[in-house]
This record gives sequence, C-alpha cells and structure tokens, in this order.
Amino acid sequence: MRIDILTVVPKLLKSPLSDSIVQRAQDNEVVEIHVHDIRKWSTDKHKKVDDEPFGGIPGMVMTIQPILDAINELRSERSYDEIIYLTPDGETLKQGRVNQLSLANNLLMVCGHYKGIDQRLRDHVITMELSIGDYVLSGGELAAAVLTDAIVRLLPGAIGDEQSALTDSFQDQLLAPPVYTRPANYNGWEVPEILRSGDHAAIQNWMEQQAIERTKSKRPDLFEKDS
Ligand code: 6GU
Repeated sequence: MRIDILTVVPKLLKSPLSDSIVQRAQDNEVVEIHVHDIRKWSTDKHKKVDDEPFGGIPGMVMTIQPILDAINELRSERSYDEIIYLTPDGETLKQGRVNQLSLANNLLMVCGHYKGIDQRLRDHVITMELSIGDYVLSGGELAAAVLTDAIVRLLPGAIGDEQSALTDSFQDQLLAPPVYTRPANYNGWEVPEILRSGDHAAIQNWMEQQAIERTKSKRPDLFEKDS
C-alpha cells in the first residue's frame, strides 16, 4: 500500500509515523508513506495557502489552488482508491471502515487546518470525509496519523502473530478480554485460575465470555450498532 498525506504541518505527522508498528511496516516495505507540505505547490509569492472566508466570518480558509495542484500531480502518477478529507463533520471512523480501507492500493489524505478547506474541493475532488470522534482538533494531522496507524497495523506483515490483529477489540464487534502476564501472584493479586489450567478449549470459552461481559458493561451500544 501507498499512503500520501497533504498537510501544512508535516512535522505533526513525522513522529507518530516514525516509530513502532508503522515504522516497522515501512522498513519492511509493507507500506510507503509520503507526507507532503501543501506550501510546495502554492503559486503565491509568499507561499500562502489560506485566505479570508467569503461572507465576513472570522478565521481563515485553505485555498483551492495549492491543494488541487498537489492532488492533480499525485493522481497523474497513480490512481487513488480514495481521496480522504479529515474533518470533524465527516463520517465517524469505525473499525469496519478501517478494515475496508486496508484493502486499498493507494490512499490520499488531505489534512485541513484553520477553518478547513474551500467547500468546492470537497464537492469536486474529495471522495470520502472522515472524523475520528466528536471533539475538535486543531487540524486533521493527528486524525490522519490515527487513521494511518489503524490501517497499517492490519496490512499483511505489519504485525507478528504474537499480536494478531484478529484478537483486537472491535474486530468481532466485541471489546477484547482482559490479559495477564507473570507473575501469577503479585502480592496477593491472582491471575484467574482458568488461564493457568492449560485447557485451551476452556480458556477460549472463558475469553469469549469475558469479551461479551466486558462489552455489555462498558459498551452496550456495540451490540446494537454495526462497526
Ligand atoms: Cl478529522 N479533524 C479535526 N480538525 N478535528 C477532528 C477530527 C478531524 N476528528 C475529530 N475531531
């Protein structure tokens, strides 16, 4: 997979994508991630990328020219499965959407800043709009990092068997069961006996029951909605 990200603050994306599983996936050529500074495409002599909104409202809006030129250059080189705009008024991201996007070959993400991008870009070139939750971030960058991380960890070869993505919370509409490690008794805090029984069928059954109980008590809404 290849992921291109357009932003006016490339530095905000560097660190979250340069460690852990996402970095290892890049090292192993499971994914190529390219972060581009939108300013590079600005034809303005001061490299401006924003302007005042029509209608006399406060704030600044990202202009069409640099973003559209960037998108056109990138899509002349390859075709994108989706051109995703990260915005608080987009569809709320859920695991099902992440799973679907993990099957793409090329994704292009556009991070808005200030009051966002000119609506005409959303009307004519953006193919999907995603939010990561009902709260407002300063820009789409951290949301793009969240989306990228969620996608990349699903790619074949990104994570080892020891942390299989199939046992994650949400992957089967359930939260993950509790986990324990050594020592079995820490100052009187005991690991559940069943996990030490060696009875794999019983352990599997216990974990499923725990997942169901946990979901019922923490997130009953998950039983009603799809992901
Ligand atoms: Cl995608 N962008 C911004 N600016 N804020 C958000 C968001 C995105 N998702 C939740 N809050």
